Amino acid sequence: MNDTISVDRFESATIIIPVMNETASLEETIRIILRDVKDRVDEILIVVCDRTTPEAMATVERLCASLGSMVRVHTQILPFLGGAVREAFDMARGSHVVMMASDLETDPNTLKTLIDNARTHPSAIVTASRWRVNKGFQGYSKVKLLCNWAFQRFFAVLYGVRLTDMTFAYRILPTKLVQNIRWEELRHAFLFETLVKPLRLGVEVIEIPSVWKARTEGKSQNTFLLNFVYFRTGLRTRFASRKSILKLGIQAQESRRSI
Ligand SMILES: Nc1nc2c(ncn2[C@@H]2O[C@H](COP(=O)(O)OP(=O)(O)O)[C@@H](O)[C@H]2O)c(=O)[nH]1
Ligand SMILES: [Mg+2]
Repeated sequence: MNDTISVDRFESATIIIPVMNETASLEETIRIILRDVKDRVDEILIVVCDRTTPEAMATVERLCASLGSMVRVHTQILPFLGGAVREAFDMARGSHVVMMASDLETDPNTLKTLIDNARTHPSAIVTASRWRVNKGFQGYSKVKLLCNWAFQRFFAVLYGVRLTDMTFAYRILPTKLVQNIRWEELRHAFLFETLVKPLRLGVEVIEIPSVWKARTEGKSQNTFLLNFVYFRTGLRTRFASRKSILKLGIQAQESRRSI
């Protein structure tokens, strides 16, 4: 891997939490973060938008009032989930960023293991896998489970990796890496893009087990048809040049180095 995207050590994590319609789940997520990894967290960056419900906004405001500078709130300009996380990537101050949800589908109890692995592998992406644990999908239909398995196998073979879960958007990544990649997707396929573009750049990806449990509060913003966009992202990136994946400034640095 080129040193423009390698990282010497883990210093602190910026935890990115997009919020749409979560209240109790958001509070529980933050309670566990503070309980387990407070000393490793630089800040919790909550991203909201104009569609975030008034109840969720009130919860965010309460959290800000009680936690002070530990929580930063950003109102996104780009649309959708990808837009929210892309803007948070650019704002991150920690050496690493954590991608997770506020609906408890990304089990906050796994966060400590994610961060511990990032400390020993600072240049790698550490990502959660629902296929590395017994009953990793709770409240997921049988048909979706079969499609998910086939999708994972197809892209693991296509990318020549042993990964079992490339679409579970619960991971920790080096900030320098995410800030140097040219992101394209705005909707949920962005979550897959955050794994395949680094893979194409030769970044190491480590999986740890975690359970996904269907949310009990609010509703998902994903739709069945949006899942097909994942194929476009995965196929296009597999054959993209490294140059097209990196931002322009980084390409210039790389070519200066090779002169
Ligand atoms: N700020 C923001 N948050 C979003 C948006 N779409 C989804 N989220 C949040 O991102 C997380 C994951 O989204 P979700 O709709 O549950 O997707 P799914 O788990 O893939 O079905 C949840 O915590 C949502 O509230 C968005 O457009 N803006
Ligand atoms: Mg969800």
